[in-house]
Amino acid sequence: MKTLLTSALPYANGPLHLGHLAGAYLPADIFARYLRLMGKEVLWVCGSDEHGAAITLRAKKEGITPRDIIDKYHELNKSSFEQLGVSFDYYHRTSAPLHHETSQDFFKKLLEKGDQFEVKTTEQYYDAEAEQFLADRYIKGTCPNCGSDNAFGDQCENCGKDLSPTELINPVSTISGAKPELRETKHWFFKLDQHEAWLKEWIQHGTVEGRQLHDPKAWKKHVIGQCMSWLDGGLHPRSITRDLDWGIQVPVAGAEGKVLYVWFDAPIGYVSATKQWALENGGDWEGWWKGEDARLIHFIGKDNIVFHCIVFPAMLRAHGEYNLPENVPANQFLNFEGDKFSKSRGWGIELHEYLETFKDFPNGKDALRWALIRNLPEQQDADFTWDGFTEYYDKDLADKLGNFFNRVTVLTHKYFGGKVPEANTAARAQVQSKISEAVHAIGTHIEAYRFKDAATAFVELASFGNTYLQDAAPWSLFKANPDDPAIAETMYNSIQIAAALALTATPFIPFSAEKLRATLNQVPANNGDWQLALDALTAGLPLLPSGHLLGEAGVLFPKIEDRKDDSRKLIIQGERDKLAAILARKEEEKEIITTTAGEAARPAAKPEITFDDFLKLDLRTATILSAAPVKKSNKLLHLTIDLGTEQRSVVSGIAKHFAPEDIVGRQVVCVTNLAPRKMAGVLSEAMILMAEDGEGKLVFVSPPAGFAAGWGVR
Ligand code: B3M
Ligand code: ZN
Repeated sequence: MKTLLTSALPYANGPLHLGHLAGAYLPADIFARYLRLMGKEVLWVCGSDEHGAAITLRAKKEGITPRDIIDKYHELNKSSFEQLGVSFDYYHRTSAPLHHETSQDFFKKLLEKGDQFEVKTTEQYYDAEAEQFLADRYIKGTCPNCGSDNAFGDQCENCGKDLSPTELINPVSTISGAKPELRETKHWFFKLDQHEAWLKEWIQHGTVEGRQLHDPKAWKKHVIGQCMSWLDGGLHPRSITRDLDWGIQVPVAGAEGKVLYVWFDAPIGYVSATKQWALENGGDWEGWWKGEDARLIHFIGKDNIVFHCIVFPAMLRAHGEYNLPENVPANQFLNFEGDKFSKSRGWGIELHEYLETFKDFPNGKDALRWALIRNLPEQQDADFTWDGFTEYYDKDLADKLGNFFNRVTVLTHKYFGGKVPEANTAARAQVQSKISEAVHAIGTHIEAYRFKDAATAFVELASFGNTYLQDAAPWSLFKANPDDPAIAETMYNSIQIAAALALTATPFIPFSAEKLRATLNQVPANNGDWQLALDALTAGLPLLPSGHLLGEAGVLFPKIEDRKDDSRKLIIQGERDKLAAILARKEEEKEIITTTAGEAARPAAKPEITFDDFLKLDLRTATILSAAPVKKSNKLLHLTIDLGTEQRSVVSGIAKHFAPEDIVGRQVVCVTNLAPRKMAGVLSEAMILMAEDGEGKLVFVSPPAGFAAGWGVR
């Protein structure tokens, strides 16, 4: 069985960030690497998505050509992937002539069928100054839903409502600033509605005309859920052409100046990438797409589900001949330190930035892969944090994996001159079955797209190794009797566990896996090695035979937390500082807004509350014990307050009004039961009551000096 894997084609109009990596690329990389190690035929294609209105819009704004943009980001993203060990078999691009030709052929084939398209003339906004029809994204205006002035013709980013351009109040062309006018234009629509019935059956039951094509139980629930809610809402013909000058020409007479809609050509990019791979490597592209012995799997993020589970399958079936995807194991989203990745706010880290900042961080690429794998958004959204990054590295790679390898190699060198000792069958059997179970479990999880579980099973094998070695304590045996055969048995078994780890590490942390294998004096794992290991384990044969000479011992993953002046800590701290600065800026903006409002008028009356509502506030007296500025913020002070029975950390936006040294020792009143929150990266566990007048002057609401701390305020 051949496995054709695809990962969503990233738009070549910006750099990729960690969320992308965790969504569609890292999981696919684990899957592809594992299948290759199992000796399976795998082809994994991807590439840059280089069309679409977002690219032209950006080019216009920056006064450059779309080509400038796509060339830059195609290279940048391709290189980031390569450096992080993302092992595509082919990374193509949709601006390639072969892709244009493939997409046009696909379109023509559907056109020839006669019943797949309809041509409709509709009214669309036209910019008379720029002399062009406007893509939905090119029009801005007031949102009819929330009143925001910055709504786009396809969506309001303020309230999230999907819009059509004619719904916008006071529409404006973003190209020229002109008021657009409605003009008639002709477009081709793909009649998606006529595919609704079979799609429903295929998604829910995995069957098409009675043929079982996939097992719906193997699909993620959230994927099926999203598809069914779309299908239940009813499918409609979708326009697949656009009035744009950047893209793939619609291959029909009379369609000059029109291109294929980017979401029509992009998935065909998987096909053209396969063709290009075949041209360069002498393969048969059709076998991968149409063969009965081939399966297709799409790796994507959840925002692309509908296109990969509904629209593209409908296109494939409308065309005929093509296989439908066997699975679309879409991931949810990854957040970054508690918030969405945001380019404009600078929130997050891009792959090329990470590679640059962490270039001297030992094992940095695998450290990142590992932190993401342990926390993949497989079933729900997940959050990447620098704390987690350090913790997964220290706890898993340093404490468990690295420590085990170090002990095994050091002890083998000490007791047996570095050679795998002999051990009798009985002593081997028990550990052998444990290894076999673990290697099977890791593979089974990967095959079922449970990459987090696979990583857990991997860590459990390392833990088992440590416990086994610790309990057997060959160092004690050696003291009592250096010839005790139990020493050889223990080391023999431990080396087998290490060999299993060095192999199964490959899909997760490929760079470190090579180091682990070098420690055991093994070459990097080859295609088929995982299957060979399973065969050996089943036959009761060792993964490393007696007499095999191990490599040098050494500390592969020095712990981060252990070392005081570790340069790695500084790198991570640098990232934390960046975020703290962004948060501080945000706090300041908020305060400025509040202060300005205060100058103009007294605060507006708030709705009535009950006495019980009021009683919910836990108000207490407190004493300020210390005060210090918050780094990179000129608004915030970090205080420690005494509540009589405990001390708490408080962040307060009063730096512009009070010098830290002037307020130490002061009595204040605090709200002590507000949910704690971080401001500028510092935890705030209470709020100090202040009064503010019309000029924005702040004063403490406080009991007289000397009043005891920690007493109630009513
Ligand atoms: N470029 C959207 C995205 O990057 C789109 C994916 C195409 S996959 C065929 O999310
Ligand atoms: Zn809105």
